[in-house]
Amino acid sequence: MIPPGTRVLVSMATYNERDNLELLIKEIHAVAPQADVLVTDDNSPDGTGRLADQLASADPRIHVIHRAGKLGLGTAILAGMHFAMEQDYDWLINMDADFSHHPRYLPPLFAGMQRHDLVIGSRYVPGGGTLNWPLSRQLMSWGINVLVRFLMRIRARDTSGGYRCYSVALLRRTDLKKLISRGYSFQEEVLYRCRRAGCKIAETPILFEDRRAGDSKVNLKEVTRSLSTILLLGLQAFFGLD
Ligand SMILES: Nc1nc2c(ncn2[C@@H]2O[C@H](COP(=O)(O)OP(=O)(O)OP(=O)(O)O)[C@@H](O)[C@H]2O)c(=O)[nH]1
Ligand SMILES: [Mg+2]
Repeated sequence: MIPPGTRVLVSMATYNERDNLELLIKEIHAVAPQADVLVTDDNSPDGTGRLADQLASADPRIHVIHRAGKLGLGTAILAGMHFAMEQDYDWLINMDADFSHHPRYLPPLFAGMQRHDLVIGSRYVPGGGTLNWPLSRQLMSWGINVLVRFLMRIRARDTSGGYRCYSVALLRRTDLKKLISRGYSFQEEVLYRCRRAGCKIAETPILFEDRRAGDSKVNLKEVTRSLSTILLLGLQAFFGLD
């Protein structure tokens, strides 16, 4: 599954994920015992960061980045990418820390990496999907994907999902300095930058389930900000202005 000698980092951003974190890391290590785990926590009021420190002190495979406050999902993922490059990992998995991205899909993500440098855990290829999403959320996600695929000329079907495996070599040649997203639009933007760097993308189906514990961090302000950023970046990309 993971070729011998391949160093894998599983990175997750956390904000108030205390009730998910320990079991999630356990399940990741049940599937991929050789993988290291990085938790990037934004000083979660529920003590997720402290729990992550406790877990890290008992297991050398676990690492923690603490940030002073809630600085956004996008910049947290970026911090994980820089960590992976600095520490010379070969593959970087990014996933949510609420069980919507289940560790059972790690093996197919790894398998796709034999021939590609970016594999997306995709809700929109046969076998994938979302569970219990209201029609409004399905429509919004569908609309964003149509827009991004068209404007940014990205072939992948799921351009907004955050469950991905990146080759760290791809990240090194991607112009990450150009990224402007701080929040959820990071997913589309980084995919665009990876495409510009020239990459082979594959998708493997995932079923996106509701978070197990805790509350969603998505709010109207974040949705509006992400949508406007995507629109701006999409138009820039379409007209070749970047
Ligand atoms: N460090 C950090 N993590 C964040 C921030 N915002 C969200 N996250 C984490 O990013 C992941 C995705 O956030 P969610 O709130 O689950 O967003 P979502 O999965 O799109 O929405 P739901 O389906 O409602 O859960 C989770 O692991 C969050 O804890 C942030 O500002 N900083
Ligand atoms: Mg979630």
